[in-house]
Amino acid sequence: MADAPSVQRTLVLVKPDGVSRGLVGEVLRRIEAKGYTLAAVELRTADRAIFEQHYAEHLGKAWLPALIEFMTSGPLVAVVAEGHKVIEGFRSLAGATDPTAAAPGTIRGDLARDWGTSAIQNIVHGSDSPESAAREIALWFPHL
Ligand code: IDP
Ligand code: MG
Repeated sequence: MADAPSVQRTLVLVKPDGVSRGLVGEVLRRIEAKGYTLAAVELRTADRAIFEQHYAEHLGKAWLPALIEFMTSGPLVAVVAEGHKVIEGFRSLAGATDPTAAAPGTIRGDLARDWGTSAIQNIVHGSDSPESAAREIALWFPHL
């Protein structure tokens, strides 16, 4: 039997590559077209400190400094999307981490590619579990 409907929230980031390429509207369009709603949307330039927390699970990875450099290189759009099963649903919309391998039809598969940079530029971030979503929403939108 399907789970009873309950409102879930996830943190989405339109990364600096998505903003600089003019894809904010396209990402928000796909979230809304899927049937999720927007609980918060904010353009901001984030600093290193927030990413040391946001990407705490990746501490020690060789590519983390390059990733933080990329994520702080320009404005991004922080979004809270809402709906039943939105955490899994947005990950499905986003597609695989590697944009070369990401399936056509997904945000990363349709809109991103490998540019040969040391951090993978793949347009969006989406929380990967209820625990990550709660932690990330508290970090980016402490007032929500
Ligand atoms: P996810 O964003 O699909 O959840 P994670 O494994 O959590 O992927 O990695 C976080 C982000 O770090 C990715 O979206 C990508 O931008 C970057 N990244 C992941 N793996 C690599 C790598 O091997 N080299 C460079 N950057 C990477
Ligand atoms: Mg992740």
